[in-house]
Amino acid sequence: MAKKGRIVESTGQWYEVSYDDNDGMQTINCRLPGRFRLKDHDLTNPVAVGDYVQFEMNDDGTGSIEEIEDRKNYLIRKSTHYDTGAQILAANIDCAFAVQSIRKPKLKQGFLDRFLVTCEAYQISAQIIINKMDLAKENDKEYADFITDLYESLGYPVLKTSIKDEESLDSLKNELNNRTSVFVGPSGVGKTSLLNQIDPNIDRKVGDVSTYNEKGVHTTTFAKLLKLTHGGYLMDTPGIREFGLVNIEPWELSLFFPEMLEPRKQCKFNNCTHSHEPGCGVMQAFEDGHIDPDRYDSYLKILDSLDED
Ligand SMILES: Nc1nc2c(ncn2[C@@H]2O[C@H](COP(=O)(O)OP(=O)(O)OP(=O)(O)O)[C@@H](O)[C@H]2O)c(=O)[nH]1
Ligand SMILES: [Mg+2]
Ligand SMILES: [Zn+2]
Repeated sequence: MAKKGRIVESTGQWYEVSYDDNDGMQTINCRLPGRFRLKDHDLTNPVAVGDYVQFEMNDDGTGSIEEIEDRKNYLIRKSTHYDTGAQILAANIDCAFAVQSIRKPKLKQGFLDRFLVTCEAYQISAQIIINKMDLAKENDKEYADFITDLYESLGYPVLKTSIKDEESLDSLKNELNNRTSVFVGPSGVGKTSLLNQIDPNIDRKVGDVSTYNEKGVHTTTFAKLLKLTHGGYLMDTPGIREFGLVNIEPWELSLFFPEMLEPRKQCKFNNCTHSHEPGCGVMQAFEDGHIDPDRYDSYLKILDSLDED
């Protein structure tokens, strides 16, 4: 008889599935029959970490995935600019955290904006973490405050953290309680370090201090869904440099910028892309100072990148 479980790690070859064995939680290594791979050509991974699956147990102690249950939601991205395939980073999540550091490496607002657009488009609740605040100089602190005010005004909670600051870790712990969350961000920002700090029972490998300098070096190689001692699940993912958008049309992009929702109603043309058209409500709102220049700049850059597809 098939059992129900949840994918906690995937190496491409094997899928680690956690399931309830009546005596408690167990894990089993499962394979995925080839027929699943053929189903969705555009996806580089037909099964994602966080997926609920039905599996059969084999005599040799491994399992075989029989069915993938419908996803409540998922976080998806194009791996690189030129890549046609899309990768599901995480499935069935309650909250996605964009993790950035204030220094080493520097916070990238473009990454945040692309990530947030995807969360809006795929209906995932999103938050922002600015880590390594212990490294912040005075102007970095001002910048972190600016980013916090800006994104909180748009409806995205922002947490400033440091692995050396207990209070900030407690606030983070509270946010992670009793739900499934995922950490997404560039390599070296401290995703795994934060996870290790908030749960003493977790001890995952973290990067050397200099790791962030070496382009392409990732300490975490596979995403893993971890059960937190104080309740909840947290997915640690490998660092990503770019957050490529999937299946978003130019005409709908402004729907995923909360500050553009009202102004876009004033546009003269209903297929307005808010980039050059006369009578544009969004451009007017920008000129009147109601839309942050960096956010509008991100909007234009993303719009440009969508046109290239
Ligand atoms: N000063 C300072 N260093 C930190 C902080 N958080 C993490 N680091 C350091 O940053 C480096 C990278 O940390 P990791 O946790 O491996 O980063 P990651 O985001 O998991 O990186 P990938 O797994 O490659 O995606 C390590 O040397 C950590 O010790 C922090 O709050 N302050
Ligand atoms: Mg890591
Ligand atoms: Zn417009």
